[in-house]
Order: sequence, then C-alpha cells, then structure tokens
Amino acid sequence: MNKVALITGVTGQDGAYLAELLLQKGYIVHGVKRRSSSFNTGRVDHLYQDPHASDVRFLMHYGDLADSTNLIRLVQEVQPDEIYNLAAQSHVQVSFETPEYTANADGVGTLRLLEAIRILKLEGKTRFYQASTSELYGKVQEIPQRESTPFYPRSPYAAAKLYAYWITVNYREAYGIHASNGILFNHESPLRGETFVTRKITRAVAAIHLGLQNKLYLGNLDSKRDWGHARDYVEGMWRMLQQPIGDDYVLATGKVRSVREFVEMSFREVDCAIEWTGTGVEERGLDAKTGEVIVQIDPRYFRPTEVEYLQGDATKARDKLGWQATITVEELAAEMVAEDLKVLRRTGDCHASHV
Ligand code: NDP
Ligand code: GDR
Repeated sequence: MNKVALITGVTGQDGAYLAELLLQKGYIVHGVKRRSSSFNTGRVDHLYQDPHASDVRFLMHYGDLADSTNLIRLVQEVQPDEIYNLAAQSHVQVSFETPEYTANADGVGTLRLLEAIRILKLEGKTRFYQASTSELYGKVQEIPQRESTPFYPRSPYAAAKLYAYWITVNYREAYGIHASNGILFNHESPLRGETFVTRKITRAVAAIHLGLQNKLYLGNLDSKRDWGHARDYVEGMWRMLQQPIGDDYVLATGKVRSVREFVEMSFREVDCAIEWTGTGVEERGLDAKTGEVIVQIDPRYFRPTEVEYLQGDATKARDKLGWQATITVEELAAEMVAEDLKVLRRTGDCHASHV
C-alpha cells in the first residue's frame, strides 16, 4: 500500500522538493495550493499528472490555512498518513507589514490543521510535521543554537511561528499525536523565492553579468546565516516522521557566512571580485576590474528588529535521524548562479526586488 501524504505550501520551495522526494519513495502526494489570479504552480508543474490517468500519485487541491472548514474537509477526504505543514507567509520583512495575516496563517493555521486531526479522530493514524524555524532563536542567547536554546523571536513572523511550535508540542503531549517540529535554519536553492537575500543576490549577479542590470541594492550586509540546500532539508523532514515518536530537531550545516560573504562568493562565480569601500549606509561594492559600483545599500531593506547571527547545531538530528547536510554554501551559491544565468539567458526577465 502506498503511504499518503498531504503537503500544505506545495507550491513553495520546500513543497516542491518534498513532493518530488515523496513521489520517489512511492507515496501518493496531495498538495494544497491557493487560488491565485496568475499561475503559481511553476515549481511543481513537472510533477503534474493528468488527473484522468489511472495511476495518478500527485494531486492538487485548493485550500488556505486561514480556512478551517476547508482544511477539515481536505484531511477527511485525503485521510493522510503524514501531513507536512509547510504553508506560511514566510517572508520576515513582509511580516512587519502584514503582522495580523502572518499570525493567522503561520500561527493559527497550524492549530487549524492539528484540530482537523483531532476532530476527525486521526490522532492514531496521521503524523504531523511543523515547519519551525531558526528565526525562533532571534536575539542571540547562545551560539550555536540547538533544541534546548531559549527562543527570543524578533519579528511578527517569528512570534507566529513560536505559537505554532508550542501548539505542536502541546498537541503531541495532550492528545498523543505523532507531531514534530523541524527547527530548520535557512535553506536555499534555485527554487528559492526571488525576494529572499540569496536568490536576490544570485539573480542580480546573473543579470549584471549579462548586462541586464547595473546594480544590486541590499540592506544589512553583516547579518550572518547558516545556509544549507533545501534538497538536504526535505530529507530531514521525512526522516522525522519515520521515527517511532514525534520530537523536535534542529537541521543546520553548522557553518556561518555573512550576507557580504554570500555576495562575494556569488560574484566569484562570474569571475568578478568585489572591493568594498565606505561604511554604514555609504558602503559600496565595486567591481575590482572596472571600478564600477555594483552593490549599494538601500536602508529600505533594513528591518525594524534584526536577527544578527544564526548558527545551528544539528547533532541531535545526526545522532537520532542519521541526517547531515551534504551541500556546502559555496556549492549552493554556484548552483544558484548557474541556474539564474540559464533562466535569464532564456527569458531576459529581471524584475527589481521590493523586499
Ligand atoms: P515559500 O515562501 O517558498 O512557500 C510558502 C508556501 O506557503 C507557498 O506554497 C505559499 O503559496 C503557501 N502559502 C502561503 N500562505 C498560505 C496560506 N494562507 N494558505 C495556504 N498556503 C499558503 O517557503 P519555503 O518553501 O521556503 O518554506 C516552507 C516553510 O518552511 C514555511 O513555513 C517557512 O516559514 C518555513 N521555513 C523556511 C525556511 C527556509 O529557509 N526556506 C527555514 C525555516 C522554516 P503561494 O505559492 O501561493 O504563495
Ligand atoms: P530570513 O531570510 O529573514 O533569514 O528568513 P532573508 O533571506 O530574507 O534574509 C536573510 C538576511 O539577509 C538580510 N538582508 C536582506 N534580506 C532580504 N530579503 N533582502 C535584502 O535586500 C537584504 N539585505 C540584507 C536580512 O536582513 C537578513 O538578516 C528566511 C525565511 O525563509 C524564513 O521563512 C525562515 O524561517 C528563515 O529564513 C530561517
């Protein structure tokens, strides 16, 4: 019998990699997508199957984490063995603009799914994965951060995810649901949303190299992140749900780079060295060969409260799940720049980023 999985957020970066992984493992995969006025399934179109075929294993349903009746009906119809709750308003800076919506989708949305499991009496059948985040650690309390490190959220996004984290723990303890939090540090890929800093950088590197853009505008260059590859991280999510009991795990590489270093390593992929001059908002990145300013600070990308330093310790995941990150940040940047060069050569399309 094929296992059945329900993925919320299937049209996002992680949803696409996870759907692919589960299909390879023989699962029947149901994905939840939102109604949108334009196509929003680009990341999973290659997995689409004609719903009239007899052996369809990838199915999509309309839904929204803000709509509990929709979620209850979906869970009832699908009767999933595993739910992966990846849907979220996932942009930290946008959460300062849309705090109430973010709390609804990212916080209460998680409760709605857990309640669906309970209302339908699926506590003994359906395992639950919650996409928790290193943003929970926020203001540095300990380096590196592990499962026992105290949380200190620094954005409406992180505060909403804090509720989701604890409600997942609570439903595990109160109702015996096999529920797990993956506390995932930043993970990226060529499928990363274009307004997250790594993809914004690699797209700009490709566009500047091809003469389609003059400059890259960024915010805080000194912020430090533990960047891994999404392909590695979805494997970790799956492993959490294969354990005999639910638990909480950090997934991270343990290696830290600044935004500035990510800029440098990405430009290196097109043989461009960056020279930095000036300080603060006056800082500029010059193309060392031509002297042209190609990186500039725009304070609009500064956040009201910033998370300065994230470095994860994934020892528990290594010991209990046999999980380890396999792709380095240098390999990640190289793959992302190469893919963005391919895309831009094909389409010539390079919109500026607003966040
Ligand atoms: P993306 O932003 O790429 O994808 C988010 C997905 O959620 C999209 O499919 C989006 O749909 C969907 N979505 C947003 N709001 C709703 C809603 N109200 N109802 C239903 N679906 C909704 O995120 P990632 O793939 O990068 O991340 C997956 C999850 O992991 C998120 O919860 C994120 O917060 C969390 N996370 C991510 C990390 C990372 O580094 N990538 C690290 C730690 C946690 P649409 O395509 O229509 O916008
Ligand atoms: P983050 O990712 O906030 O860590 O959340 P993001 O790539 O947006 O920012 C990383 C760091 O880069 C700094 N930065 C900029 N960020 C953006 N987006 N745009 C810029 O121009 C820019 N310049 C500098 C930011 O200030 C920040 O310090 C991601 C999301 O995927 C969350 O959903 C997830 O939970 C966490 O990672 C782990």
